[in-house]
Order: sequence, then structure tokens, then C-alpha cells
Amino acid sequence: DMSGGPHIALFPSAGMGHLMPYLRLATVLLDRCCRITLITPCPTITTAEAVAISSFLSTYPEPLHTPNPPHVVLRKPTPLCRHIRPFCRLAGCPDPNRSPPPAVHSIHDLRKVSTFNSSSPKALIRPIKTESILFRRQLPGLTSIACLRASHRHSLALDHRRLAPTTADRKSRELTSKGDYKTWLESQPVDSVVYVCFGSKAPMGVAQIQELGKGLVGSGFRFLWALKMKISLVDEYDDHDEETKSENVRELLGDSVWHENGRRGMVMKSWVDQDEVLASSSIGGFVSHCGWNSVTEAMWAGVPVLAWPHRGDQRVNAQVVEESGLGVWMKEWGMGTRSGLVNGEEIGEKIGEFMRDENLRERARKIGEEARKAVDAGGSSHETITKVLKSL
Ligand code: BUP
Repeated sequence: DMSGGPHIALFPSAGMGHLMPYLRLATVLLDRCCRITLITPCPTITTAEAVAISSFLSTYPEPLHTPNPPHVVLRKPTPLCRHIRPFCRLAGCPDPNRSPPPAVHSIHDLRKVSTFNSSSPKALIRPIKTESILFRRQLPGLTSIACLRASHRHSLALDHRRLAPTTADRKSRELTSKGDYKTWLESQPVDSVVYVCFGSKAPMGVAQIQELGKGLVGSGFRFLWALKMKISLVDEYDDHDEETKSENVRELLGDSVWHENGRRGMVMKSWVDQDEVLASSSIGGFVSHCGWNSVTEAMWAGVPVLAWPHRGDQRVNAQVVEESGLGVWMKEWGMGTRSGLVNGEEIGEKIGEFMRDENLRERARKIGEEARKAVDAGGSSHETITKVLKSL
């Protein structure tokens, strides 16, 4: 019986890739009668986060969004103690050094804490080391239950020269490509479209984007390409070579790709609803950088993945894609930035092979079925949550 379940503070780092899994977790925990405090930066880095948070809050109204104080403003970069202080206020504890501490547990993925990062499944099983201890020392009674450690360490220093200002990000989101991708997608045959997205953070280099464009046209398949041309979120960019300067998709991709836009393909510079895209019966495959959210979303949708990881835990996630049977990992394609270009012809051939592989599609479909079983009562994911809640 979870009624009167534990009070859990969810404290994601900034960025959609962090926020989305926390909102999903919050939904699960609320269904299990937990009391949730959601702590997010205010204002958010991107409009997409603001939209996701307000839609979440409208689904779960009072008393969820009545924190005191109403807004906790976390500006970056902030040392750990500054993250902790507003948390203490939210948790009803004015001073972390005074007892008794509040009975609040936290789930967080604060990169600035040190070596911890979100979000691969392998990271979950790593032992919680120094930083969670530090956390506990700073706020006795606060149990840090899920510090996730990146399997490939990034440089943790923020390189401010490479961060695109929020305003530029917003501006790029306001620019729309030709047509409405949802209507276009709905009118395509079943399994005929390859969806391409390399996440919301670091875009590929210009030359590699151009080769990918050639490859998509050359593959002979229809495509929906969520093309992010700017660094959009605050994060580490140790593998990132060059920021795409051009705001003009046509100029960047050239006429052969542009010609297909709205016909055999769609190139979207603005935010697409990836969950919805993957759920469309027209989508037959997903070329992905293997951010962990993208991998789990593809699993849930039962869509096969052609994995082209670029940095950090994406390679670990690509391994999960390969080992689970969800897709293929193009190991020889490397980072797509520093380690040389992958040419369009090769990309086109591989995408063609990938999209024609019906066995792979069937395996992915089964994974989608398994994912549903896992979250049902008695399923593995459901049981894991039960265990965690019991331990609290
Ligand atoms: Br781009 C984009 N629409 O247009 P990941 C992303 N998303 O819904 P990350 C959209 O953002 P790293 C878009 O569904 C997923 O939930 C997508 O998270 C959504 O990659 C999220 O896949 C992106 O974990 O990079 O965070 O961009 O791998 O570095 O965490």
C-alpha cells in the first residue's frame, strides 16, 4: 500500500533530454501516491521545456505547483550549495545544518555536482560514490537515490564561448520549414518514412549535415529530418567541432535535398513531437544519435534504430540498441565530426538496407510489446519502482 507514499524531490538538470524522463517518472510516482516536488530552473533554457512543464502542471494541478517560494531560480553555473539551498526551502527545511531534517528523498542528475550525469541504464547500476556522500553530508537525512554516472566522462567545464544564447535558440525554433510535418507524415504509406534526429543539444558539423542530406535523398526512402542547426542547450561540447552558422536550410542542404522538402521528405528546423512521430505508422525506422530518451522512445514505439552515436553515454546506449535487437550500430561511422566525414553515398546505402530489413522491424515491434508489459503491474519496470518505494 503506497498511500501516503514518500515525498520525492525531482531535480533534473536543464534541457529537454533531462526534463522529459523526470516528467515521466513524476507521472509514475504520482500514480503510486508519492508526494512530488519538481524543481526546475526558471526561466527554462528553451521554450520546449517551458511548454512541457506547463502541460505537466496542467495535468497534475494542486497541490503540486504550490511551492514556497513559488519560484526557485537556479542560474548557471551554480555551485552545489546553491542548488541545495532552494531545495531546502522547498522541502520545508530553512537550514540544512539544523535538525530534524525533512523526510524527503531526491532524484537528481546534477552534472555540476561532479562526475555524475544522466542517463544510460548501465549508468544506473554503478555504485553511488563521492557526490552522493557529499550530498548527504550537506543535507543530513536527504537520501540521494539515483545519481547516474556517465560511462564516458565528459569534460565538465562549461565552455561558454560555445553556448548559443537562449534568444538565438528561441529564434531558431520560431523559424519553420515548409509545410506541416504532421499532415505530411499522416499521408505517407506504412513504414515508408525514415525519421532522422540527432537530439536537441549539439548539432553535427556542416559538412556532415550536407552528406547526410545527400544520403537521405540517395536512400530512395521518404524521410522526416528534425535538423537542429544550433547548439541549443547548456551542456558539454567536447566532441563538437563547429556550430552551424547558416539559418537557411536551403542554402545549407543544397537544391537536391530542398527539392524533396514537402514531397518525398520533410526537413524540420523547429521542434517536432518525437513521441508522436515515432508512434506514426508511416515511420519505418529511426536514424538516431542514441540519446537515452530517444532509445527508450523508439523501444516504446517499436521502431527500429540505426544508431549513430556521437558523444558521452550515447555509445553505451547504441550498444543497448544493438544487443537488444532494436537496431544496428554504425560503429565505423564514428563521431561524424572529428574522426572524418561519412559520405552521402554510404549513408544512403546503409539507410536503404536498414529500411528494407523486415526482420529487424519485427524484432523492434516485439520490443515495443515487451516495453508495455514491463510497465504493467507485475512487469519489471513496475517492480523496480515498487522496490525503490519500499526502500524509502
Ligand atoms: Br531535437 C527533438 N523533438 O525536435 P535525448 C527532441 N525531442 O521531442 P538529447 C523532441 O527531446 P543527449 C525534437 O523525444 C527526447 O525526449 C526527444 O533527448 C525530444 O537526446 C528529447 O534523446 C531528447 O536523450 O542529447 O538530450 O538531445 O544524448 O546528449 O542527452
